[in-house]
Amino acid sequence: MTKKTIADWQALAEKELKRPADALTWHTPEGIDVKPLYTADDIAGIEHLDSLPGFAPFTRGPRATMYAGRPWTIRQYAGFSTAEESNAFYRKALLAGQQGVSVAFDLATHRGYDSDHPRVEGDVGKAGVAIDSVEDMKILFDGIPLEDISVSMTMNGAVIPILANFIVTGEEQGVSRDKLSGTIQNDILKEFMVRNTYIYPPEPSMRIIADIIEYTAKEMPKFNSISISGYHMQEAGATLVQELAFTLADGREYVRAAIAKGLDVDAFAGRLSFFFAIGMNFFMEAAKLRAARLLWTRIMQEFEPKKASSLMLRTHCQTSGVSLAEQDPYNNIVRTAFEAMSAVLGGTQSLHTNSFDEAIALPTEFSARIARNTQLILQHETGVTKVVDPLAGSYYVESLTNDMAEKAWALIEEIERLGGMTKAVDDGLPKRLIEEAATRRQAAVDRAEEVIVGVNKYRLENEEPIDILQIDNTAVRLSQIKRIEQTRRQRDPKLVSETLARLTEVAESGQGNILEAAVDAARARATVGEISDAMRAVFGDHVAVPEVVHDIYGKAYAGDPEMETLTTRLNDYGKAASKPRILIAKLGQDGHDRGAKVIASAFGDIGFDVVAGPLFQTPDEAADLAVANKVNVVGLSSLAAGHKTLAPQLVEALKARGANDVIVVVGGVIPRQDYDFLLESGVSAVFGPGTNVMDAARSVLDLLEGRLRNS
Ligand code: MLC
Ligand code: 5AD
Repeated sequence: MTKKTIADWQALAEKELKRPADALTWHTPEGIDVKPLYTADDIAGIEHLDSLPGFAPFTRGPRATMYAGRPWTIRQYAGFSTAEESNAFYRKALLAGQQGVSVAFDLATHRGYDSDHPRVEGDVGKAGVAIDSVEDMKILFDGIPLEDISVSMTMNGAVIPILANFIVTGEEQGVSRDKLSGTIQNDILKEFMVRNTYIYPPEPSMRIIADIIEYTAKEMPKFNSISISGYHMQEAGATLVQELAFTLADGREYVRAAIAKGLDVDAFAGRLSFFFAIGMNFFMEAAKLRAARLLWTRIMQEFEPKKASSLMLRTHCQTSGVSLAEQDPYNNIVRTAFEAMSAVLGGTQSLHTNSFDEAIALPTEFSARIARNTQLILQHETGVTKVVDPLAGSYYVESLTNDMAEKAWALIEEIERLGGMTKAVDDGLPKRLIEEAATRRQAAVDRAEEVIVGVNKYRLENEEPIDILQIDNTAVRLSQIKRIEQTRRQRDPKLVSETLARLTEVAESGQGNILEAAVDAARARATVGEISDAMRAVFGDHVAVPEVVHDIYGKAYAGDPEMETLTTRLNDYGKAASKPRILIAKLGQDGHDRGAKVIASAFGDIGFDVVAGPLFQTPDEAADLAVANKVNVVGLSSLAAGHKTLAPQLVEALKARGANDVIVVVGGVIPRQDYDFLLESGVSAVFGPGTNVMDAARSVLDLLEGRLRNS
């Protein structure tokens, strides 16, 4: 047989296809053209191909034996309600096969407010567990031996009081801090970009991070000082290249901050860790992790470390929340299983698999069991753990690894030209690029160019609501307030004020370590709110100005009859009344603003006058803004489960200002079980997850036209 060439293949392919073979090329949002066929030619000359696992640049994995030696850690992120309830959940999960703990805190805690603060009424115990002091933290880890079980804590804003509470909890469990193992997220730059649970402005926030790296390097050798996270970027709409590049650029910035503090790179670099999202682009996600390790070694080499471990990227991964759907939710089990497999093929060290009710609520015991078992089945039944880096040598995956690395490196260099990530974040470039990508993707989904099974194709006619976890935030709040009061009664007030004053002094003078000072305050039973305020007094609060991207959604629909009909209706309405004006509002401590930003951008392109409200408003503040801007509609975007408390308060606040004619609609993560309650509370329409933005715009216009007819 004569050897066939690529030209032979192309000729045969075109005969099969009856059109040019490059019509099959997939243009991904990353700007990578994925061809239908890869051959040895595609990987010729790629440098990383001859590397081995356990050796720099670690493309094939950070450990020589990888999962054959020890499988990844099954580390499910969880937390809700009170410390007692979350503790019981963790203990059961550990007995059922989970291998590490990962704490989700409520948004009040994230933003440095105690549960009795008036701004957090809708948030206490909702999206995570409420922690106000060491007393709560001790209950959270009761019966969980902190010398044996590693604990991840996702905390960025209130990172100082939470880590201080953890250290004191260890002490009081009899575990000295040098024996504590785990990870603190402590990654503030991505908070300013996408996650929004910041407290202080960027500069003092970077000081806090450097102080934590310094303290853990000296005192907590088994503790990972940071989890440099791209996860939330992908959740906010970033492409995989953006996620990769911005995360590594953030990492470089933290290394620089620690070195500027006088630390030796080898004293801390081995305890930097990473965190990525794994979405549905199966091979590209695995390639992303391989490319991440390759590039991190390249970045770290600049700092000339002596230890090989300083060049090594170790990462946690979580399957993608944004890829899951409210509609036909059992499909999510399948999606998560594929994503988990991709994370494992990419060589993750630790993994969270999402629950199938993700798009609606926090996991129930049932959905959490299936999510956990997805990983147990992978570890025990599939054989994937037996061989290191099984995708190595694949023409496609190696080529993709190389493409991802090259594309991400170009973006990392662009960030460098801007002066590094802190500056870039300040200028807003990464945030803008991510928001543009998010809006582009929304249009692709709304136009069904990107298929989501059960959502924009193969949709069920009737859906049965599934059982979900409901949390009574009022009850949690009252029980938290009781414990705060008890803690305040039992502590030594003089010691509390002295330790807090010392913390403020350390923050102000720049001398001494902030975490060290906070540990003394936590031991004296100062609360999370008080410790946060002791620094707020010096650092102030960060206030972001909401900006909205334009002409992305509209461009995707240019010339589309659906858009033209809507534009005509909007113009007619504008002639009869005035151009409809909508306030997109975010209430409480819910900082998830991808949806709000996409709606603001798309509604603007469709022809509404859009007022993008700031984050973290109270219902009264939002009502004031609505009245001042004479809006016709308030669109409340709720993703952190505060809607049943906050939406009725917003309706009442508008009425109290005589703005009875303002229409209130609510969108976001709203379970079907809550629709009637909201509608009875004066909300005019509810848009759940997976709503097509054009449909939402039509519904809002229907409501406006209805009001006009009746006025
Ligand atoms: C590992 N080990 C091996 C080995 N593999 N030893 C021998 N042979 C092998 N093949 C050793 C390691 O060296 C280590 O020891 C120990 O086993 C544990 O392995 P690990 O790989 O370090 O795993 P782990 O402890 O689980 O740490 C993983 C991590 C860490 C480094 C990525 O940072 C982590 O757990 N991150 C989790 C972050 C997280 O859960 N975040 C949730 C975010 S949710 P030694 O002694 O070297 O330590 C979120 C959502 C939201 O953010 O927005 O709210
Ligand atoms: N419990 C479990 N999972 C959670 N997530 C967020 N909060 C919790 C919690 N309290 C998960 C969801 C979300 C991602 C950011 O983390 O999957 O998409």
